[in-house]
Order: sequence, then structure tokens, then C-alpha cells
Amino acid sequence: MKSTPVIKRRAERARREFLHDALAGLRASPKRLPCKYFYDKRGSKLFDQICQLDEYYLTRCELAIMERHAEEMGQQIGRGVMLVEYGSGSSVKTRYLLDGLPDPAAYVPVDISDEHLHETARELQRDYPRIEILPVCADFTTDFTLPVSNVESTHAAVYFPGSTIGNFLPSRATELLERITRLCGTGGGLLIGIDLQKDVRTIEAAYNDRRGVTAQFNLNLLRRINRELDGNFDLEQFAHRAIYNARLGRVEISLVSRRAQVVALGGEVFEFGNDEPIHTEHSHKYTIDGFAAMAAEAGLTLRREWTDKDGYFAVAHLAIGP
Ligand code: AVJ
Repeated sequence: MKSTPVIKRRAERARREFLHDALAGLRASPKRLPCKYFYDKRGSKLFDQICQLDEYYLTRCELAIMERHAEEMGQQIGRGVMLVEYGSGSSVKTRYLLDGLPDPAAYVPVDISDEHLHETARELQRDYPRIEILPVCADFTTDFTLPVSNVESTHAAVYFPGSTIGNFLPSRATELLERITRLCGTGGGLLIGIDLQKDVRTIEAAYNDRRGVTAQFNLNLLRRINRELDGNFDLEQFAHRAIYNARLGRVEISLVSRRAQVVALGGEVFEFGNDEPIHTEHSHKYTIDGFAAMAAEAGLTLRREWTDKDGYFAVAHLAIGP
């Protein structure tokens, strides 16, 4: 991509925000870093690798559900929809859904990564010439407006796959669901992928793969801080940790200091004790009932859900209103 003054200014602002968030997280006790910064180019590649791991059942299960039930989902969502996808990565699952939708009006992929977004949009437009593709570059955790389509839509529905909702604490997840309710309005809906609670071993294996890809993915956050923010984390001196907290229904992921050490960033020094963690990510696991109760608080009613043969993962359809 060309480096115009506008792009340079945007990159500089993103860098300042990253530095601000990293410093705030490292000053906090316990220390933490936001998981949204996992996904630079290398991090996105590592995540794609995670999705292909034997242990990482989530992607495999969700794809199987989509492959098997996309048509029913399409019927459930209904004709003339403007389908809005949150965090539309490379949209493999989306294709199943687009194939299953009866007469969709438009498809609106929403993503913060400009480049990725427009590339996928072009590919989809080529493969789906009869659906209007209207990419929106935005952060879906903030307010944004829907584009106007040429073909008038009868209603809007959000597609939020991948169990990405699991990264948000319940209070924040409810806020995000409220946002979806407001965005779609009456007649709207939500099709969402959620990872279900199951035995600890299966869950923990998914976040502690034998090949150590997840560890590399987690450590990439420190690598990125070193590269982009001129930090001096010694990657050898931090270990990946992922533990399932069954009481709170979430995997707690962190980077643990292998010894007492000092790290410099942005003119500040941060002391680490031996075994001290930096919390990097939560991955919440739900029961269908628990998720439905949370969604109800945000004005959404569970209409139907589909699961894989093992009951590991669910794709749920919810309608706005009672
Ligand atoms: C993209 C948030 C669904 O929580 O399973 C995978 C991210 N982190 N391995 C998840 C992740 C470590 C993933 N989500």
C-alpha cells in the first residue's frame, strides 16, 4: 500500500494508542495487555495456523455446523437481509452462509484491517456478482453506521462467527450485544458462534497445543511491542500459560515471567517478579442457557441453535425483541 500523508498519520495514531494501552496495562496490578493487539501480520498468520491444529476444535466444529446447516440458517434469517459481518477475516464460513441465504440484499463485512477487508471484499464480489458487497472499515466495538445498499433491504442481521464474543467480559459482551440490537433495530437478528463449556482437558488442550503455535501467538504480542514500540522484552524469559477457570467458564491466558527481571518501554521500567503473569486474553465458554440469558439482557431472544455432533460449539440465531 502507498504511504500517503493520511496513511502515515493514521499509522502514527495507531502506534500512540498501542503504546498508551501497553503502558497502562503494564502499570496495572496484575499486569495485562489487550488481546486485540495479537493480530498484526505475523499474529494473524499464527492464528490461521491455530485454526488448523488438531487440538483447536473450535474452527473445525463451526465449519462443520455451517456446512451442514447454512441453508436452515438462511431460511431462519429470511429474505432481503443486509448481512453485516463482524471481524470478517478471510470469510470461509461466510461463503456457506451467503450460499444459504434466500435473496440477500447486501453483504457488509466490517473489519479494522483496511487492507484485508478490501481484498476479501473484491474476492467475494467476484464470486457473488448478484450480492452487493459493501465493506466498512470500522471497529465494531464502537458506533458506526450501516451503508446504503442499491437493493433495498427488509432487515439487517449481524453475523458474528468464531466465538470472538468470548474475548469480552460478560459486562462488555452485553454492551456489544446491545450495540447490535441498536444497529439492526426492529426485525433484525444475530447469528453468532459460541464455544460451549465442556471437559477441562479438551478445552485446555486447544490452548496448549503440542507444537507450541498458541505459545508463539501469545508471545508475538511481546515481539510486536519490541518491534513497534521499541520495547526490550526478552521473549526467552516469558512462558505461555492457559488455564481453564471452570467457575467463571473461561480460559485465562497469560505470559509468565520465568524469573525476576526488568523491562523498559516508553521511558518507563517495569519490574517482574519470578512467576509473575501478564494477563493477555480471556476466552469465555458458554452454556446455551447462559448465553441466552446474557443476550436477553441486551434485548435479544434466542430463536434456534445448531451444534456439532460432540456438542462442543454452537451457532445461535437470536431475534431483536421478545
Ligand atoms: C479468536 C477469540 C476465538 O479465544 O479461541 C486462540 C483466540 N487465543 N488461541 C479463542 C485464541 C488463543 C480465539 N478467538
